[in-house]
Amino acid sequence: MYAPLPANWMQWMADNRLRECSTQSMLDTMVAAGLDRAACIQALSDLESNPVFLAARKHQQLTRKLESVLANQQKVWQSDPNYTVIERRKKVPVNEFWERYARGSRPVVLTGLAEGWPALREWTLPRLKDRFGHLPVEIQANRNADARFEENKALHRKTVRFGEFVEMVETGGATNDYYLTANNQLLRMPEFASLLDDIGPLPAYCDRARLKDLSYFWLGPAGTRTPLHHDTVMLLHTQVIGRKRWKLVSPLETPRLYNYNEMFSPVDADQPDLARFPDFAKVKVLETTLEPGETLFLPLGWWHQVAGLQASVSVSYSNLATDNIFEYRNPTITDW
Ligand SMILES: O=C(O)CCC(=O)C(=O)O
Repeated sequence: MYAPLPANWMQWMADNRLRECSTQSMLDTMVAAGLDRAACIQALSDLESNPVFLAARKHQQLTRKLESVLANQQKVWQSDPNYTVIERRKKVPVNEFWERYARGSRPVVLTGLAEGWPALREWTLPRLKDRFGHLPVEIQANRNADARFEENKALHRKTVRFGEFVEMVETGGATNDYYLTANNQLLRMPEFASLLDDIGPLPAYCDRARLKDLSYFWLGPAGTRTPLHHDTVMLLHTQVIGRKRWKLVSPLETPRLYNYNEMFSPVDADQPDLARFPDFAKVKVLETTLEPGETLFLPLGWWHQVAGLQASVSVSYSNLATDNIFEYRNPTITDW
């Protein structure tokens, strides 16, 4: 009879057995960490008949079934020889938008959606500075000091004068350190309301009346990086100034993205660490670069990682003329 192992080791054993680590490799790790070999052998053997662990095994079976349903569906989707090609269309008729892209869950670049928008003339950096330079805005700052800057975004909030921020973008060179992202509520501030007049006309699959509440202004230098995540709504994103590269992954590939915390994946789709995240090797990544005036439609739940290639101004909006509210039961496991 041995003294029970500490609770953190018991949980570690259960976690790792559920990931199908071999008992031998687990034993080696535990002994290397200074635990008594005979006590570890006993604990590893007892674990297999532990009633709490057996309950976890039942849930694991259910999870695996769901994972296999998604993987099979994804296999059917990507059997389309054009699966990795993101279509570029000037404009799309309303019925086709709903059927092929929204319900069909197919990303598309709409090259003519923003045709005629005053924003395409008005949102130059000098002009924006003239109009709004004196106003305070919230940006994300000191992102370089934190590998998980997006998950920790609340810690990176900083209020600066809009003009000061535009000057940082104009003169600071390529960097991910600061970015005015969707978290600011800029388009809901009365002082910035005239920006909304620069957006439009919108296609009939958007609800103009809800633009104010459901639109987000983005401004940043070349070098910004938005890590791999998914949104909980269907979204349009119009690039007004500069270019951004988007990498997209189907929602059906979620089980391969190590999504343990909220809507975030720890995998860098540009340089995936396959030793840590081996399942990502199977993931099919779609890629497109948005040019000024182009709009990406992001169907529900599609994962995306975005890189600013130039100083960039863009706007995203989820005011689709349909029920665009979905419930996600996100995990909050921070110690995986
Ligand atoms: O443009 C970016 O950096 C990120 C855009 C994004 O994630 C979004 O619009 O949901």
